[in-house]
Amino acid sequence: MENATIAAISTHPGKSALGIIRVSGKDTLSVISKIIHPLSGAPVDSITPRTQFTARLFDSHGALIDKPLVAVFKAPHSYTGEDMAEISCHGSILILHSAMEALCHFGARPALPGEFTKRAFLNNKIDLAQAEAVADIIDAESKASLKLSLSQLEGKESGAITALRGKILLLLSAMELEIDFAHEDTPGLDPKNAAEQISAITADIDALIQNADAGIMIKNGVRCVIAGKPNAGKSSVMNALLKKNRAIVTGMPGTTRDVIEDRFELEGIPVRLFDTAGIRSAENQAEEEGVKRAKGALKEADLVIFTADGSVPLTKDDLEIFKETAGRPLIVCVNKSDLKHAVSPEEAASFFGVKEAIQINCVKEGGITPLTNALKNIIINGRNMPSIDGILVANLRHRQALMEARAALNEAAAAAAKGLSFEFAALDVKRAASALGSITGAISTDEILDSIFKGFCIGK
Ligand SMILES: Nc1nc2c(ncn2[C@@H]2O[C@H](COP(=O)(O)OP(=O)(O)OP(=O)(O)O)[C@@H](O)[C@H]2O)c(=O)[nH]1
Ligand SMILES: [Mg+2]
Repeated sequence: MENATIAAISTHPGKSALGIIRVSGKDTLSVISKIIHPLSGAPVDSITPRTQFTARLFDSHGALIDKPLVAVFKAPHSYTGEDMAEISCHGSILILHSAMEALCHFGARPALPGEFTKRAFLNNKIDLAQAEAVADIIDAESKASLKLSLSQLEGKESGAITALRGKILLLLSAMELEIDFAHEDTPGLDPKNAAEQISAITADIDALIQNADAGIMIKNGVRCVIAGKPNAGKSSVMNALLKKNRAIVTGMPGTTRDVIEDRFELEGIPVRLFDTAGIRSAENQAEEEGVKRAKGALKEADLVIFTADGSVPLTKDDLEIFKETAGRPLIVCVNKSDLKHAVSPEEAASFFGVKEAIQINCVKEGGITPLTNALKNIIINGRNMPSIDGILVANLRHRQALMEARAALNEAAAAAAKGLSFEFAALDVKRAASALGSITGAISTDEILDSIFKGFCIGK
């Protein structure tokens, strides 16, 4: 591992009460002692680690720039497992940048995104799933996703994965023993017993995969796109769901041009709502781009709220737009139920060829309730939402690795069932162990690490 001493501003750039600089690496104490002078007069390296002290902070030319609170941490008892310092300055960009410049002048280098956490992983302070949880905690936008990420940081998921991998490795060593001593007269692993063990492990992996979709949805939010003809009331639906005037509403068709995003929580599940331009043949360039973006948003939707104006007859334009939603889970809304109906929900359902359409309006108290209920039905009830207090995989990379492990175990089971020598099954079992090992980082490559940590913020 590269052992340069790194430094970064860990707080949000901008004016604030405090701004924190972190330093990590074997030269931390000697680098910071060039610019940090404790008020007590004691040398920095004589101060008890993990206690805070007030100091004077100087820039690289020796000019006083602040009076921060400082704490030093000695390896291995620090976040990264290396010598570290946290300098809590006043939150002025000028102070923070001057301090960073001075630290780099005296031998540190600016940290890369996530480099502190990467070092924590490489120094075995946390495993890879826990390192990913750190980024997820920072990104969490709902209480549910924060709870999931915290449980991942606590090591709940890692514990389950490590236990499963332990079972796989035990099976692998029994198979290898059998291969090595196949002709000896000792009772060992028989194919039936191997098959039973594989199926028990596969069942546990399946349970994790089954709940992973829900976990990922809780973490990332459900992408819910509102689509329909111009003037159908899409922006009004958005505002009603958000309970605020987020999008502009006018009686003029073609009001919304850009995709407008906002979010709300449905029983703790984050819903990311996207209002789109009414799809029609555009009258100008801006609208044309809006329609293109609306179609793009539809392609990435987890769920579509298709909105039709119930006060006017449905037309082939409604149908054309409806076709753009193909393959997506969908709620068909017949809007403006407070006005004289031109279309009943039953007529709309048969017109679009769906089981059911719901009637809503955005102007009367409770007019949007049928839509909220339909959303709850699809997002929460329709999925048998698992408890977030249990072990819930909420990471696409982990889900992928679990699926790889399951596929490998299925092949091992097939080889065992055919009565083939354990040599064949053992290779698959080994692949399954590697796949699970990639989740916690027991097995990792530079490529995996780079792709994970480049998504972190600087200073974390
Ligand atoms: N009476 C009644 N009017 C509604 C309702 N929903 C929307 N409207 C009106 O319908 C018109 C269009 O509403 P918008 O929400 O802007 O429609 P839109 O689908 O976003 O339109 P574009 O952005 O142009 O595609 C406005 O005058 C709204 O006040 C409703 O439930 N009842
Ligand atoms: Mg609109």
